[in-house]
This record gives sequence, structure tokens and C-alpha cells, in this order.
Amino acid sequence: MSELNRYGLTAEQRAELDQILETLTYATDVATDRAMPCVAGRVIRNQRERLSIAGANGIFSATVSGRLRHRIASPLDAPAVGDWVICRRQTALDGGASSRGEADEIDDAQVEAIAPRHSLFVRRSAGRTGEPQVIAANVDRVLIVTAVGNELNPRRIERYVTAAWASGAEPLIVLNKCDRTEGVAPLIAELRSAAPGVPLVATSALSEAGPVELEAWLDAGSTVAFVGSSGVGKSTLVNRLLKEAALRTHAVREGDDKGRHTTTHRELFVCPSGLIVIDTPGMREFGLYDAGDALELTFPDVVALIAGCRFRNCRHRGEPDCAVDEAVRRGVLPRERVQSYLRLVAESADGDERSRDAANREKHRQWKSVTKGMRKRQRLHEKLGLKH
Ligand SMILES: Nc1nc2c(ncn2[C@@H]2O[C@H](COP(=O)(O)OP(=O)(O)OP(=O)(O)O)[C@@H](O)[C@H]2O)c(=O)[nH]1
Ligand SMILES: [Mg+2]
Ligand SMILES: [Zn+2]
Repeated sequence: MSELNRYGLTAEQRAELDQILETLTYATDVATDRAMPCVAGRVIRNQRERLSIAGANGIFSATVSGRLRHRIASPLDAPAVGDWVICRRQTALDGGASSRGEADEIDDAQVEAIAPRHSLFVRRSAGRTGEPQVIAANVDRVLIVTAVGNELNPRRIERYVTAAWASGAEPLIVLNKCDRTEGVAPLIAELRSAAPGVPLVATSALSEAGPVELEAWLDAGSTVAFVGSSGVGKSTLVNRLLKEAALRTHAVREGDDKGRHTTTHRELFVCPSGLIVIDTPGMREFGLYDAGDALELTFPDVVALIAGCRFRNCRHRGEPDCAVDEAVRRGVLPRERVQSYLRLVAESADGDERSRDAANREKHRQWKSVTKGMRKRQRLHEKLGLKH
């Protein structure tokens, strides 16, 4: 198996990379008029301006080319961890290096193009601009990690799950640190009601069985991204899957349950099982960016009730014959869940509006509409009895 396959290259992505390569391979360096060889690879690490890329002949470092930089209209257009890219090497093949047999060593390269993504996990950055921030690209499953203790919050899970559906990947909730409690059942029930239909694995990264329970959900060759607050045990779980302590973990501060933000950058690893994992730094706030119809998947219960309100423009704040208010009164729907839904609808629309560049939005939609996740979403839609 080629090195790129090990990093999760699919036939579809390979064809796309080949297509891009065709247009770039024979490009020449203007200054020297020599052909500059191009190579394909996957972004495995992104630290400031420097990218680490896994190519067919090993890992090399790269920056974004001037040409690509010029075309980056929004953070969504920049290469992210998980992206498949085409890089141009800085040294020509007919240069001195190759005659000394060093042609395969790439000191520095420039990313020239990004292959179309089949999923893109994005949040809205906390700042005033509300710009999108790409967490990871080409992810099959988003592992939303939460932990027994103060961090656990169904409202936060609703945010992450919605962003996961919107990304085109499938969400999986991981309730970690179950060794801390005897009574895990009510916590599971609470999480399940916050995300109907989303699979949940209750585990402990510290137990023998923990990683095995998780692995059962994760297919070799697929890419999964661990996301969630700091200190919930993302890196500990990743380390267990890697079967070695490749990442640093740090004790959570005694008492307040707040993580220490141990992981400082996003990074992709290949596990011995063949699974590809992306570890990400804990996120203090998780803003929702352009969730589209993904909210209907996280809140099928609320959406179904809304259909029964008397007024079509009902705001569910005390209007007559409001089915949502009625359900809250009867105690079948928590008021906080309704508020969460309304807040996220506003936040998501806000994010959409702020990305003013229409062409950019169009691109955003393109990858969304072609995803495998979309088809799976549709099936879930049907299972949950929702209309399209
Ligand atoms: N009791 C218990 N502690 C755990 C478990 N998983 C992780 N921890 C501990 O929680 C602390 C934080 O773990 P990390 O893996 O660094 O957390 P993280 O989510 O990667 O944190 P950031 O990198 O800051 O986002 C460490 O002290 C771990 O040993 C678990 O299942 N049970
Ligand atoms: Mg970490
Ligand atoms: Zn209503």
C-alpha cells in the first residue's frame, strides 16, 4: 500500500489530485525556465505559516504559494489539516541536487492547490468579525468528546453536533471519564436527548476497555477528528488509539475541572489499526457558522413541534396556540433546549450573513451538496420522519 493510501487517500480523491497535477506538472519556474516538479500529499500539521505534509516519499514542510495566497478570499480557502494538496518543489529536478541523488529530499515546498473537500468542519471564531475557522478537512467522523464532571453540558453538545452535520461528516458523541461516576445512565440520557439519533460511546480513556469500545466505531482508513473542550481527554484517547504517548497530556487543574489547553495545534496521525486521527486543541467557545439545514437534524423534536404552531411566523414566546410552549408546559421539552435552538438559528444565520463574499458562500455550498454525509443525513432524516 502506498504511503498516501496509508494517510487515507481514496480513489475519488486520487482522481481529483491527478486532474490538478495535469495542469501543474509541466509548469516552469519563470526565473530559471526549468520544470518544477509537483507532488501530492496530505496536510498533517498546521503551525502558524508552516504546514507539514505527508507525501508518497515521506513528510516534508511547506508554505502557501504566492499564487494560492492570492486566491484565498476567506479562511475557508486556506489549506487545513486533513486537506489533500498539490505542492511545487523549490528545487528543479534537473538541478544539482538530483545529480547528487538527493532529489527525493524536499527541504521546502509550496502548496499550489487544494483538492475539493468531501467534508469541512468549521466553527465561527470568537472575535467580532465572526470569521469562519476551519478545524479539519476531509473528516469522516467528528468525535465530540465530553467528560463526566462540570464540563458536561447538553447545550454545548447541540452546537458541536450541528456543526458536525453541517460539515458533511457524521457525529459521534464520546462521554469520557466514566470511571469518575457510578451513575452514568442519567448523563447518557441527557446527552441522547440533546442529540437524537447520534451514536454515543460512554468510555474511560484510562480503562483497558476504553479504546477498544471506541475503535469498534471507527473504520480503518477513515479519518476522525477529536473535538471538544480542553481537558476532556481528547489527546489521552488519541494516544490510546496510537498505542504510544505521541502527544502530551496534562493533568486537569484540581477542583475546577478546567483543562489547561495542552494541545496547541491540530495534528493528524495514522494509528496502527489503520485509522487516521486528528487531534485538536480544546475550544473554549464554539460558535456556529452557517449550519444550513443541519439544525433540523440536531433538533428534530423542536422542528416537528414548530409545524404545529398556529402562526407560521410564531416566535414561540407566548404566542397563542404555540405547540412549542405547550410542550414545554407539559414538561416534555426542556425550555433550555428551545432557547438553544432559537439562539443557534440566529447565530448560524448571522455567520452566513457575515461571510459577504457570495462566491465564497457558493463554494461552501458546493462541497456540502456533494458529500457522502449528505446522503447519510438524508437517511437519518427519513428515519426520524422529517420532511425534506
Ligand atoms: N479520570 C480520568 N481522567 C482522564 C480520562 N481521560 C483523560 N483524563 C485526564 O484528563 C487530563 C486531560 O487530558 P487530555 O487528554 O490532555 O485532554 P485534552 O482534551 O486533550 O485537552 P486539550 O489538549 O487542552 O484540549 C489528563 O490528566 C488525563 O490523564 C479518563 O477517562 N478518566
Ligand atoms: Mg489535547
Ligand atoms: Zn410556536
